[in-house]
Amino acid sequence: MKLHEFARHPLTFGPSPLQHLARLSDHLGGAQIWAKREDVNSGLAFGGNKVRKLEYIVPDILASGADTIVSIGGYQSNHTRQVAAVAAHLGLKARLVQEKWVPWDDPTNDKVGNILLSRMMGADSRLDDAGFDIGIRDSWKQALAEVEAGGGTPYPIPAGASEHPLGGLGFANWAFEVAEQEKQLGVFFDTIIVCTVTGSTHAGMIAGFAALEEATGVRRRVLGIDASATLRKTRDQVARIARHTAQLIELGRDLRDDEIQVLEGWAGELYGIPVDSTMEAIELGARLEAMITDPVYEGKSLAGLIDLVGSRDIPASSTVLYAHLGGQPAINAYHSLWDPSASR
Ligand code: 1AC
Repeated sequence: MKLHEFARHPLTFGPSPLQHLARLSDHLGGAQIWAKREDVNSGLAFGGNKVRKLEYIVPDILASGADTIVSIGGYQSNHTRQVAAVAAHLGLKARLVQEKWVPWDDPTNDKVGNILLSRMMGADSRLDDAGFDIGIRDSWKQALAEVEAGGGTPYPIPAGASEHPLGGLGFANWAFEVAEQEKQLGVFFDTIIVCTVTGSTHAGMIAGFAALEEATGVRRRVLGIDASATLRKTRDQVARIARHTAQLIELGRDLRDDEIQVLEGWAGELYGIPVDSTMEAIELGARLEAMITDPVYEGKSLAGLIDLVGSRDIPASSTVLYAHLGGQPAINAYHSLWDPSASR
């Protein structure tokens, strides 16, 4: 296993904190629930899961001699905000394609939250009318060509850094970080819950925990909760990136099908649109733990966790780790959900 041989440019504070969610665990009356807080992992513009992926991509950016990082996401993309942050931190430019991934008609949707922060950090953030798709987009290829035509040297990072060849490494390493923290705290997380859309966070974890299993013989479940509402595409992408990352780190075996689990049931009909279970989960997390989750990603994975604990699919004897990937800046665009004068 050669994960430690890849260059890593530190952008995080160090290991992200683990937090026992005692009140949520008591409320659900089943498994013990902990959170690993990627939302407080970095000083770069509120951090989040993409910073960890970018730690492994930055050495390649710097070696390439690029002056402009070109990336893509929705209007409220957390990924593009973190790309803008890393570009500012490195003294590079960021050109961001912000597609209309979510039919959320609030007039602030293309102005507040993530997109506001990206603009504040100097990114050239441009809106595009195209709808949601986790694949490689023409608008992004065009932005790359435009930077080149303007005399710049672009560095391409696809949505969520997921299709980037090194995009899974950050969360493969996360698995080893978890194992270290387990030793320090004397706990063992038999189940990991993670939100999955473009897939490389989940895929990296799958490869990392598989490597850990090879080293220790201990198995655990890594359950991805789909928030894309395009389940087949996300499943295929998670499997492909997990296998690619496993090869990259020289896992030494193929991944088993039972290691690649993307669960459906909490995404609703559309990416980015919360459903009742999302709202209940967000409010439970906020009111019992002051843990803020968003309607696009973490509210949906928290809803999955709550149901799986409640139904005992995750048994009461389990200790579960909820990967909190960040994403809170987007809540500004969803202010109407808690506007007392608006009906829901
Ligand atoms: C979809 C990659 C994604 C984002 O924030 O843009 N998580």
